[in-house]
Amino acid sequence: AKQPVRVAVTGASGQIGYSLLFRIASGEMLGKDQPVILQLLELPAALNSLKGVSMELNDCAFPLLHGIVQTDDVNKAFEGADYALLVGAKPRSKGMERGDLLKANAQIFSAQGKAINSNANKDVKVLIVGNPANTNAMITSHFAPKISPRNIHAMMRLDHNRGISQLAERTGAKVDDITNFAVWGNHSATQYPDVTFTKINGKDAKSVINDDKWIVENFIPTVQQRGAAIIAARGLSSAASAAGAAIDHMHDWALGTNGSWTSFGVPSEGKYGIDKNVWFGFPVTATKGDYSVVEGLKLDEFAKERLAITEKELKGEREAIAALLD
Ligand code: NAX
Repeated sequence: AKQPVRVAVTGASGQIGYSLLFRIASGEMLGKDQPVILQLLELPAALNSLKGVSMELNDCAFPLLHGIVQTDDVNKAFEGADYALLVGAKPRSKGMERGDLLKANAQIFSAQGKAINSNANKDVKVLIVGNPANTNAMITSHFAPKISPRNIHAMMRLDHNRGISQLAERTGAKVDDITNFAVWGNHSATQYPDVTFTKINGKDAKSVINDDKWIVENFIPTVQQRGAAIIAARGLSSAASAAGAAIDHMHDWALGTNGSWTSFGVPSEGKYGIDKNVWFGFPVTATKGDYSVVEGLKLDEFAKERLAITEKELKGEREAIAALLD
């Protein structure tokens, strides 16, 4: 039998946490043969609620759940962690400026980066879910110099899954029949969901859809604005779908994608001309524990424009918190 791995989750008693933890513990993230120890971090005010969530986790009697740590101590949460899902963040409150939101979160993610650096396993795999996810990933990495930047990812998978779902609905194809789709850039409304290389049952998606206007005027904005549409309908932000995307991202990273594409927010290494040291959504393939950005794609003018817009936003976010990176 496999030894248990340690999975740290921050913001564990929030709404994403409430969907996420049960699926990690049931083996959906790392495999049905991989026991886990959950190390759950919350703010002091939420520890009581976290206790309730932990009681429920125990009440599921998951065979793979070999232990739960509940704590408000960031060092304890990341101790020996093999995986870390950074979900907890400061939400935007009424009247708060975007710059203030960036700074408040920069504080959280710099502290957590330091704690990961001193306490986690050196090959820990970190997924940033808390927004602004890409810039939070950059900050975390900055303060965790012992961890390879390639091991700190921002979550683009929810956008990716939203895109696949829209394409399936439009064309009547099954989700699994849609390949080579990707979301580039920031996890924000400037992201670029790209169907240029996408295949549906092996056929060029653009010719199957046969309506470029729908792609530009309907598909792209629907995916970009999906978060707001969920809030408008549900009165709360996406939670179960966000948790599902986090499970998918970690699953594919840990176990590989068998050559298929997915979208990871990873440090730019300058590919496709993207500024280095922003965390950018790219099409990737993953093999057990590692990934590669898909290379050699020929970007059309439309794509270049879209990439420039989302890159500019990320550079602006980086500038807004630059003073905190010293
Ligand atoms: P909730 O407000 O329900 O839960 C957040 C939890 O984090 C709370 O329980 C809070 O006590 C805790 N927390 C806050 N600061 C903390 C800290 N410093 N250390 C430990 N715990 C802390 O939010 P939820 O709906 O779960 O969303 C969490 C984050 O995910 C938000 O930042 C949200 O914007 C982001 N999202 C990111 C998505 C993505 O695709 N990357 C999509 C969904 C979601 O909007």
